[in-house]
Amino acid sequence: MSKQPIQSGAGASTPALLGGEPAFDQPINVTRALAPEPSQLQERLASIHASRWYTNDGPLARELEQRLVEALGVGFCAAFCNGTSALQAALRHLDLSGEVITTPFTFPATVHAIEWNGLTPVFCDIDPESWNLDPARAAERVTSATSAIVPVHVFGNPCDVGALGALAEARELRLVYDAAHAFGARLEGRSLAGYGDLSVLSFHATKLFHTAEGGAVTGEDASHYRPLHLLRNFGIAGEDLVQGVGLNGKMSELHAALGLSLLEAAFEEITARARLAAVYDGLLGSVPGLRFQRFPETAEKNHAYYAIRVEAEAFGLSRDEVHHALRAENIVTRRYFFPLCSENESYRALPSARPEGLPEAHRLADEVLCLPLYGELGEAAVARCAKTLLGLREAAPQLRRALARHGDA
Ligand code: T4K
Repeated sequence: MSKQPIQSGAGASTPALLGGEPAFDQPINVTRALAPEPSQLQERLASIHASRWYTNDGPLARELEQRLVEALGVGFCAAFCNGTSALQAALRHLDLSGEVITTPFTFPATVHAIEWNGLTPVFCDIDPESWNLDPARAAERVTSATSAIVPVHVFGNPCDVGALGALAEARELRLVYDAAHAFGARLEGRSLAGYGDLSVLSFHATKLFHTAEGGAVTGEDASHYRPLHLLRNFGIAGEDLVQGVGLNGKMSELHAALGLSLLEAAFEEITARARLAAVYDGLLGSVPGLRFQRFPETAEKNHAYYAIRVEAEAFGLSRDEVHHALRAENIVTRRYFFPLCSENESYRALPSARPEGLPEAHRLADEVLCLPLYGELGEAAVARCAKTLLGLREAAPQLRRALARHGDA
């Protein structure tokens, strides 16, 4: 994959933007979807072929739900065709009204799901250490119109579930966790898929565990399953009975087949990524100008992402300069989540979207960078990514001039 053997000294080679050889001869993406053992998938596809049963609550979708209940240790799991429709259905099911407090530091789907339900998103600033919704600031945003809070376990880092739970209880608000990044992550031994009234997972191909497209609503209270099932099935309760306004949010048998064939591998992937994250930590952990998300001590990480903050002054290059310089090395990083959702045309007129109310989120969105992390990448390639980044730091002044000439960052 890489052109030359890994060099031992950080920054031993000239950055590609300054005329050196790129660190990799092929692009290394931020992630690479987990692939199933072909025979496992083929067997399940053959069963679909034999039965001709492709969707509508099929046996494989049901089996996947059951396997996820067991693997995550939750009370129920309702599978959906993607995480966004699972979020939409979860919010609809709770019969919310008025305002919903959420974070601007998330993927647009979180906020869109609120808006699609005819609710008003209220942006609230994040905690600068965890990068998650700040419960104290959330408390200040509660009004008589607030009906729910939708925090996000950003990059699989548990939210302050104690404080958010207490706030929701005290103000009689619903609590729906966007747990799109949180498959396999645990807090105090408990899966993040079991917190709040409901939690929502994404099984998109970019996620650690995936079904190509897919998602689920999970939680402890299994009485939620039936209404969520109705919501994902047009509200159809029987041959001649439509109960309410549903959507088509069903997971197909093909997607479930993929998920069933990847479930064990996803847990092995967490172990593989932990080893790779340790390589990054060892090389980058104490570099001036780089900072990291703080996880609670009782968290078991899923290593869904490897995110850093680049502090321009101390590092010598801004996040965007690093992003562009790494791209020239064929290291494709992602600026999740830049720009903030509150900057989106559809939301920026909201009073809560004003940048002065969201200083921590803005700072983070300008500094965050997700580095490549997936099991197949291997330790040598991860070390090369990290050392290439360190090499950029050493050549920062020259790189800055070169980037300014290109007008790139
Ligand atoms: N809430 C949160 C907090 C979320 O982050 C998301 C989704 C949702 C809700 C909604 O869940 P879903 O409705 O999507 O289930 C990706 C994903 O499309 C999106 O699911 C995800 N969050 C978001 C953080 O990232 P992009 O635009 O970055 O994906 P893309 O196509 O650039 O892919 C990134 C890298 O992944 C590629 O460079 C290579 C690799 N890849 C990608 C695909 C599509 C593969 O290896 N195989 C693939 O099939 O959005």
